Amino acid sequence: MKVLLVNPEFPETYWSFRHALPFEGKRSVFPPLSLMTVSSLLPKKVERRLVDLNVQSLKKSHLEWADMVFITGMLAQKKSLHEVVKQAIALGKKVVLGGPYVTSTIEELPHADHIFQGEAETTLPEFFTDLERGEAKRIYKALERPPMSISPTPDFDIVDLKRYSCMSVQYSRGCPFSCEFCDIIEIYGRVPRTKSNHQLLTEFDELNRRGWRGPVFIVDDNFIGNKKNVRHLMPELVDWQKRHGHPFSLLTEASLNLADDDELLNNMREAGFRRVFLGIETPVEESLVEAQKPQNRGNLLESVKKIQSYGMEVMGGFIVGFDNDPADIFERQIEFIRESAIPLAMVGMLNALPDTQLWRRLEREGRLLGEDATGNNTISTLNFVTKMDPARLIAGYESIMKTIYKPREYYQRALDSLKRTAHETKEPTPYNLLDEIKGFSRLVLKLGVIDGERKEFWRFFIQALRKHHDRMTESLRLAAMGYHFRKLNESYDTVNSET
Ligand code: B12
Ligand code: SF4
Repeated sequence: MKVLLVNPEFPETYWSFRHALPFEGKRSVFPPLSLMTVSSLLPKKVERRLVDLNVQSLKKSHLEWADMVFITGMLAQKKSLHEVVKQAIALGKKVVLGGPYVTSTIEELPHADHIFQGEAETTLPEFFTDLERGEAKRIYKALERPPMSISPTPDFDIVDLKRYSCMSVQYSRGCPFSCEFCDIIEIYGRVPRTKSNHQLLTEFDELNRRGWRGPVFIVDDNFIGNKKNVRHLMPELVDWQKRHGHPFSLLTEASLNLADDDELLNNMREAGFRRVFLGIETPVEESLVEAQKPQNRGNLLESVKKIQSYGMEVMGGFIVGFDNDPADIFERQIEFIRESAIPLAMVGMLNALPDTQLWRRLEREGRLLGEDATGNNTISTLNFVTKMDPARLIAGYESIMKTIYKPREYYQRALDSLKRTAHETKEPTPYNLLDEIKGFSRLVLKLGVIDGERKEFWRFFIQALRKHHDRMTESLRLAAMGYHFRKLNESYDTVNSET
């Protein structure tokens, strides 16, 4: 049997980094870990190929080769997913779907022969047994969430690592908290399950053996969700990095209570964690209470500063549109983002994702607008009746975006962040000298010559060179990211003025 694994295309969002990637000569940041894991779950005798529409196009010959087409996707990929389904069906192929979109959607499920809801570690082997017996079902849904101990090492050979700028591995799934808007806990549960130290380090070995150097994203919902296991992991992770000469710079997602744990922070620094994404959401206490986010307690600015003092650049998620947001929420968010020195601030408008506590509350209150959530909370769309006048909310949201990604504001935060995140060792990168020279030339040509904001770029460049000359790769990466966000905002402006 021949299986074609397809990762549909992502639209342009904050996380696509589409305007920053060309500087590195890449088309996508992360390889599709879901399909790499699914590939490892397929029976050995199955022939397999993977097409990631974010780095290559889907050809008719790809589909013709296959007996079955396995497609993954999150909500944000649904347009492309539907197109691939249509093409595969037109060629008479069996279509199998899985991933967060088909797991959490309440829309009518796409036409497909087999649909996997939830994690596939137990259901996929069951499917192949059923298939052999001629008894395969349409829907597969695991009765219980599988332990991570049975999650296989992803198939790193099915993708061309060189096409991506960052590798991903997963240590845990789920999060112990209960934020009202969150769909993670509905999909992956509130009891964080982890892989064993051996499993994770085997994945590190595999990447190292294939010569990967540079960033590795531990794509957990909350890396410190299961603190007991993480504490047990950290010394081994530190040791692995030391023994292998620190080939990877690590990034992950965590809850803000990371700031309460000095030992863990220290271990993270030693293990080479350089970036962490935190769900900060809002500086307004009443809105945090509404969001059921007690873990974001105390002085949030101090917490961010403390994490930065361990050499980690903080990336932050922020939300406007809570019922309790005061009239000056927009100014308060801008002020917070400025003072926290968070260059990459992902600000979104509250969106009710299907099957979340928020969705259920708004449904009870009769406030859902019947619009599907787009899966992208960074475009100016609302899918429920807000307490604040919607026009004011959208205008306020856009004012935040315009302010924080103005070159001068952004570059200042980048410089502040560099200052707060001092570290002693050089960050590993996947590039050789020639790549670095090429990337540098492309960036300087675009930001320092062609771009209308070139004065601000040179101002930043000179200050970075003066104060952080040993961290120029990092500084230029930040400049590229700032350019991505600015361009994205401009494109949203066009979309919004057209609609
Ligand atoms: C890493 C990550 C990203 C990365 C990388 C994405 C990528 N290229 O793969 C980045 C940072 C780019 C990202 C971005 C976004 N993300 Co994201 N992301 C994740 C995260 C944390 C891990 C994904 C992962 O690799 N998991 C590991 C794999 C092994 O797990 P899995 O995907 O669930 O796959 C298992 C099963 O689902 C199943 N399966 C999956 N596919 C298939 C297919 C078949 C055929 C079968 C049989 C089975 C199967 O088998 C696998 C093994 O059990 C998840 C949360 C999570 N826990 O998964 C959110 C998550 C997927 N992201 C989410 C969202 C909303 C986004 C954004 C839209 C955010 C934004 N506002 O911009 C963007 C959009 C992407 C873009 N580029 O524009 C949501 C999706 C919600 C939904 N219902 O669709 C999630 C669930 C988290 C959340 N609530 O915020 N994301
Ligand atoms: S801390 Fe993050 S992952 Fe955990 S419930 Fe809250 S939003 Fe979801």
